[in-house]
Amino acid sequence: MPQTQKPRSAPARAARATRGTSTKRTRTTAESESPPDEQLLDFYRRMVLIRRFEERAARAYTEAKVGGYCHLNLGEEATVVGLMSASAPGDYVYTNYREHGYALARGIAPERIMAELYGRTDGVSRGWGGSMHMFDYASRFMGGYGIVGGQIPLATGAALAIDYRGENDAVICLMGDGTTNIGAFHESLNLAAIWHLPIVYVVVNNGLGMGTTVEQASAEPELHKRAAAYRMDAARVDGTDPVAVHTAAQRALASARAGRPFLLETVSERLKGHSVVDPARYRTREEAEALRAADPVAAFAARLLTEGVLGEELVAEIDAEAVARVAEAAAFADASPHPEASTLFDYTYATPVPNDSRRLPGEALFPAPPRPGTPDRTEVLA
Ligand SMILES: Cc1ncc(C[n+]2csc(CCOP(=O)(O)OP(=O)(O)O)c2C)c(N)n1
Ligand SMILES: [Mg+2]
Repeated sequence: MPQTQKPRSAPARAARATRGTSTKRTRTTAESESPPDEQLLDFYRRMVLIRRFEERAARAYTEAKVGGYCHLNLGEEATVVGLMSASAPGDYVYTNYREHGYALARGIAPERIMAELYGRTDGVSRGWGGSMHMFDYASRFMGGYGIVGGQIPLATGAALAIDYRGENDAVICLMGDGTTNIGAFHESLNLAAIWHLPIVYVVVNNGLGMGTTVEQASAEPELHKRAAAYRMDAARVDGTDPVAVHTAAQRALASARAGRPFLLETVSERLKGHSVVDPARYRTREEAEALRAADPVAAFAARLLTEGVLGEELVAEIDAEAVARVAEAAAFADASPHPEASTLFDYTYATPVPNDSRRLPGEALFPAPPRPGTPDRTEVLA
């Protein structure tokens, strides 16, 4: 990324992104105008599909169908659906390891996502990526990163590329609350602000980085306020309300496209542990019960029932559809072949390294060229 040079179209963006407005901070809450019934139903269907998919993924993990790490979006369905429904097909999405829901909401077939979890060749990343590393350029789903904050500079670079080319797409860069303490977060926001890049940084604040609370880890726990350091527009929104998230994301994306990058904080809770193997013992029984009682999928169903958008029969129908769709995905994944072991190093950047277990720490990987006047070390060792 150039350090001193401005992107080609930066002046145009700069003209639109006046300093006066860049200090303004909007607050977006559930005040949003209600979308048509059809769209509300679509939000609900997508949320239920994510819920059922994640439950099935957790089950598949206990059946040893899924290996490695596995982090679920349980409790974040409204956030996922609200955000992805506001994005355009040409927008780029970068996220962390908690990604299945985003892949689904971006339109990738459940079969391909489940097959990736199972490590099979029909998976999104042909079985090489697993839960944390899904990548699908066709839907501009750019991964899937296991290093906390690793996606942020890449997403910022993609926004720079869009700007160079003068395109109208935008980038959505997702991250957790814990990620806002990583250096790359601050470096990236700074560059995005001075270069007026078309990017929305979304902090999915679920209150915890593994088991550490936001208050324990962040000197400014109202995370959207961190944007002030870069004179970036920001908002905090209820992440359990898909309509509020959708509206806030639309505004944030419009701002980004106009050359004013945006920081959107969504507030929700994850219903289970950090990953499927975390029993979340740091939560009291009362806390766990309160979480279940505030389940955003159930809450949205209740709201749509009250508003007359949903009836009990339709609730059952949508649920049955989702369960069946996910069962099909699991059957598809089960039937998909494993990748050939010989392909393990395809698409890796690293050059082959001899796996020499006899080598001791500190010893050179390859024999050093003999220096004049000294005995060859490899000969001495031999
Ligand atoms: C650079 C780095 N440090 C530490 C870890 C270990 N780690 C994995 S997830 C995580 C917590 C991140 O929390 P948050 O950003 O809030 O995301 P959440 O899991 O809550 O969605 C940590 C510390 C890592 N993967 N990468
Ligand atoms: Mg978190």
